[in-house]
Amino acid sequence: MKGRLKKRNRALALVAATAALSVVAVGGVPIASSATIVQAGTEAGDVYSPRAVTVAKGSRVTWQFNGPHNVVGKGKGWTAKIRTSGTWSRTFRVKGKFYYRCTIHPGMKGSVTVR
Ligand SMILES: [Cu+2]
Repeated sequence: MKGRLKKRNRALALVAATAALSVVAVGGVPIASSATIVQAGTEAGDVYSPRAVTVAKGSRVTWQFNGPHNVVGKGKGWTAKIRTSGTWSRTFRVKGKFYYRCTIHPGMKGSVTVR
């Protein structure tokens, strides 16, 4: 009796774990495919890599700082202060092509195209 109960509890735990996994996969949060990461500064120097990214409307873009760099959007304006490490993210809710630059490194520019 006791052993049968244990077995049943184990089975329930497995069902719960499987359900939790499918929430992640089915619930519109495909973490790996929706995460767009741009390196701000690379071993090659003061550049954004990739320099141009294309994302779906509503996507979040994350800049990973290998600093010191910042991210200053043109037009409507959006700014990540100068950092040497860590990340900063922005969600792009409007379609278009958005240019940005690093204000302390002339020529360090990038763009986000939102479709
Ligand atoms: Cu920079």
